[in-house]
Amino acid sequence: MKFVKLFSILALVFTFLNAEIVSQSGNKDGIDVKLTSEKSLVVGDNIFFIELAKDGQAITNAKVKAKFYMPEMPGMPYMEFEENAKLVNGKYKMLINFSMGGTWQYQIKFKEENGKVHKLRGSVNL
Ligand SMILES: [Cu+2]
Repeated sequence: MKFVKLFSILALVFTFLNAEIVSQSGNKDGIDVKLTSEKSLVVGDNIFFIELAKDGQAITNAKVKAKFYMPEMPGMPYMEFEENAKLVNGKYKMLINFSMGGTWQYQIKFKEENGKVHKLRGSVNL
């Protein structure tokens, strides 16, 4: 537990020092979902990680994909980028290409080994 606390504090400090690194947590149907970016978001390629856990146990046998999209705006068509994540060192890793700055909505979809599908929505800014 102490380690977890220390880690949380370090993560917080790290978040402050790198204000634009994405770190968002949510819970869907009892599963903790954490979305982080490797670096500050940029127009172009960005590496994201998704971590799934249930009761503190990492879930590493899910199928995970994410869609990032921006609604149609005046003078700009609807944009989206979809990617299937690959499990790397216990985290689902994916490369997302943002074609412009602004707010991007996302939908994370993951399928458990038992076939249950879950969706989580949110947004990031760059
Ligand atoms: Cu736009």
